[in-house]
Amino acid sequence: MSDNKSSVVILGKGTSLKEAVITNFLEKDLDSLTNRKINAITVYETKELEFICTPDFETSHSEIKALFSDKQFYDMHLVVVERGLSPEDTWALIEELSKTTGVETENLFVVLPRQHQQVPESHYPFKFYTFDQLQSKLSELEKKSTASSSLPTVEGSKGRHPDTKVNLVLLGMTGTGKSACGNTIIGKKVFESKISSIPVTKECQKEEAQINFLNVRVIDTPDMFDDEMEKSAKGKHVKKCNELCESDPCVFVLVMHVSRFTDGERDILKKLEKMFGENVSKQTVILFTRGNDLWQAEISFRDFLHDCQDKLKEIVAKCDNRCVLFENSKSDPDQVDKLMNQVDLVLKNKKLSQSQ
Ligand SMILES: Nc1nc2c(ncn2[C@@H]2O[C@H](COP(=O)(O)OP(=O)(O)O)[C@@H](O)[C@H]2O)c(=O)[nH]1
Ligand SMILES: [Mg+2]
Repeated sequence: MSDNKSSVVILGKGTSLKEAVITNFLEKDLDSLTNRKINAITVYETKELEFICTPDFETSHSEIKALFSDKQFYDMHLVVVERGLSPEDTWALIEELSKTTGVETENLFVVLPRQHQQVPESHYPFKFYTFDQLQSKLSELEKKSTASSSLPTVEGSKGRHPDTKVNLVLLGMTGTGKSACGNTIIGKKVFESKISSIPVTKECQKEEAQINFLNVRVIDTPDMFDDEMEKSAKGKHVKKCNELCESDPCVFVLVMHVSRFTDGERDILKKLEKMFGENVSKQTVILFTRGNDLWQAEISFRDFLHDCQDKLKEIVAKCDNRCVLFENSKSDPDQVDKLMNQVDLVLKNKKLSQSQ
């Protein structure tokens, strides 16, 4: 909502529980904070944070929907639940909130009452914070805001300068859908994408578009993980990618087929490190294609990630769980927004590590 501050949205039922989240953390009375009202939403501000207290979910669906409809990104989404609500009912609420807001269920965190301490992560089907975890996450967010407000430019989704550029380098094996993803991101058919037993994309290709005020340069690549490709050819493509990225920040988008994890992909991060350096996973977002395969099998993205092969889990964990799901046969802009959200995280982390 406002520049430079980190935003925490608090969802769920009842006002007092939401307010308690804020007062417990700040150890201050709400009356001492600046606040503003947008219809039934109240925003409480500190120097570094803003807490967006939403009205009752059950009675204010449309207002909550509107809060998320203008492509705003928030830094944390908390859900308060009434005492005694069963885990099943809480999970149902999370799923409903996810549907209404478009926020993935894994980004909605239930605030557990103070007496729940040291609950193992697998205890509930939903993500949650214990009281202590929430305090430390909010402190982290506060520190992040302080650090990023002292930076000369902010590359997050808020306060972006229209000149900000980012390179998205699409990498992955043949047929995973790199070129199709490039077309989805750019919003038109600029990369050749088709079924073929031989690789269709043979050279790196660069295309540009403006997405949410960010100038995005998408670089489509041939399959550089192909063991049959000569070393010199690989070297040539890596050099070309680096040249096309120019001096702007670069985020690698590792494209994988959601229902096919091949032997060649087991050590894909190692191969990537050899090409672009050992810190490459810090700059990588994993993009799974063919989301329809999951929806048809009625498997949620969260369950897919939870139940996938250990080797794939390792890859995901190494990229700090930055994953998105695309269905390239749909022109749904939400999937691009979700990708850009993850890209923002990489850029923010990069800025932070540079500023330390
Ligand atoms: N159904 C479906 N097909 C896809 C998706 N992504 C890619 N494809 C298809 O997969 C084939 C290979 O895609 P392509 O973009 O050429 O893969 P690349 O070799 O990685 O560049 C094409 O026929 C695409 O239409 C997706 O999300 N859903
Ligand atoms: Mg291609």
